[in-house]
Amino acid sequence: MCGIVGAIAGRDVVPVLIEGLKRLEYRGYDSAGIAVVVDGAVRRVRRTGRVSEMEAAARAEHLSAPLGIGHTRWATHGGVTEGNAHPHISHDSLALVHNGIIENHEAQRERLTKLGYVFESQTDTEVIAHLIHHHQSQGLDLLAALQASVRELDGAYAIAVIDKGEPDRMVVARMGCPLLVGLGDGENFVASDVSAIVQATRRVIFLEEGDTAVLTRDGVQVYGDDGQLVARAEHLSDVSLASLELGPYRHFMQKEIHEQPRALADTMEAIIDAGAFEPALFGKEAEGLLREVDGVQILACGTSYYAGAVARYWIEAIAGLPCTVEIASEYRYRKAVANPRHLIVTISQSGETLDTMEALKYAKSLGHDKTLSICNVPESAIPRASRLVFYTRAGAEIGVASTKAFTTQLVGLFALTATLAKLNGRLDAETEAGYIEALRRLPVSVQHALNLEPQIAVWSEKFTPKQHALFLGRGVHYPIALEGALKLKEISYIHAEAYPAGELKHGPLALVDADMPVVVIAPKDSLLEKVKSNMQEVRARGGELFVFTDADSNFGESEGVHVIRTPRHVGVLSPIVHTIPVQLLAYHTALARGTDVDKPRNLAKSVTVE
Ligand code: HGA
Repeated sequence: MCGIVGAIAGRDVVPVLIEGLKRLEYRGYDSAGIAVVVDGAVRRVRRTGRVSEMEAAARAEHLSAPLGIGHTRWATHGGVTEGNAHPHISHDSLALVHNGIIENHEAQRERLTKLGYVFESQTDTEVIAHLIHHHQSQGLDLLAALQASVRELDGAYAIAVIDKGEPDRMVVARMGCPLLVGLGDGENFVASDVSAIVQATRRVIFLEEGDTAVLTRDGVQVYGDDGQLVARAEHLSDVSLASLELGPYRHFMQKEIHEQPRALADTMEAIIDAGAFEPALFGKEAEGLLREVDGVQILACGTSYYAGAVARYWIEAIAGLPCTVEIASEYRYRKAVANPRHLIVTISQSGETLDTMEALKYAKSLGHDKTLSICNVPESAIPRASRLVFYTRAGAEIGVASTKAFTTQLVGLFALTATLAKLNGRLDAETEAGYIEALRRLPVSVQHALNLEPQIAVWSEKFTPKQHALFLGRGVHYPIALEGALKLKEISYIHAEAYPAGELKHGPLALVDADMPVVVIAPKDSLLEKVKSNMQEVRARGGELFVFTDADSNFGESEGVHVIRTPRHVGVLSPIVHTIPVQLLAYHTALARGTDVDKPRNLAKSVTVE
């Protein structure tokens, strides 16, 4: 999604803005721009396409200034054009960047047009620039004009504004979209994501909903939504620069796939150290809260939703609690029947996924007060709005297609399952010890699965020329088939669908012919014989099967049936191990098709708009 970076300093901030925008590239975007205040004027450079193109244009113009803002745009309102790219300018005096969506932009546009403002773009954002200018023209200074303007906006925004008339400050505002301030020495920064400014400072203040702030070279003042000065805590960010570098890998996605053994080990460290599933893993008040729970409602989007779908099998089978999983964007607009004894679990890599955040707010409004967030980004919005939290320790995930965030979410969800089972008296000491041991071995099993990469790369050649693919799984591995199909779609642009294998004959079998590769997740579990029958149905129609099964399952290759063996069956954690091959298959197929693996078309990383 869109990214914001801004800086006020005693030095030229253009290199800071460009580097920040490059570090935000992973979020996905379609155009980029910067604006600066220099020598009593606002100057701007915008380009569609890559930040590097905009950088070249800024160089050509010798842009250099001590105050500036930058933006990577992922269009929501108005096409991908240079004219719609941010920053937007009003009356050649103020420049503004914005993340989010202004829902009442049409009414505001009409009102401002009547006041004589001429719009140059189709964006919702431009209304904010003119609105602030309008309030300035009524005698307000930049901060007061921003505060008056945001009171008239409906929707979500993170905003940074500079004005040629006030060259010694920048003003910012936040509602519904993340924004943080970076504190430097004689210089200060603003960013939508800490990775954009980590090269300049690690000292950050996370702005809260409704906050506005003024940044000067020497200080930062934050105002709450009532306009009164507030103190916001300073944090030391632990995002490391190394986690944002590619190292020896060709793509961040490849790097992140290979980081999974480490990410899983880091995520489960506290569990392994305790040698037990303790409610304290989820926060101080977890024990009392989880004891009262008699069901679980999981809310998430995309890959995180599939993690929730795996957890549903675990929670019902192991903890004996009813569990439902719902796509957050559906739940939030449905007249749902609340059961306040159910635990609301939200899953979001970034902790800022707008639909998930809104679904959480909706659940609370229905009377749910038992809330738990599974999230990869400390201090982000969703965990802060939840009573309990489990932080995955996957490290920064840059590739748009989620990989290590998914498998570490599964560890968090498994820990929740086992903890609930224990509190319900359904986990004896021997089984608990067995689960801990299975977790301890998991990074090694995942490493074994990663070692299959050369074989999977060979398979990918068969997928490269295809237009469609089918993924099958059963039981707890059905969501892994869904995740495999999503990965292939996202990065190779091959149309892929996933079905529970037993559902094949109820419709999708009609699609099967020699041109339809069928990927089957077939671990050695109680459903293996059933899956084998479903595979016969495919073979009988000429479909070519690509089967991932465990080393110890009795499965042979035959005409039209290709088999890759993952490590020995790892029991209840098998879905985590079986995720690795489908990630690698998608990655190598995309590589062969020459797509932009880390930044697939039309997609963005943190989905902070509706
Ligand atoms: N609505 C604005 C900003 C979009 C955004 O935040 N995307 O992540 C626009 O379309 O320019």
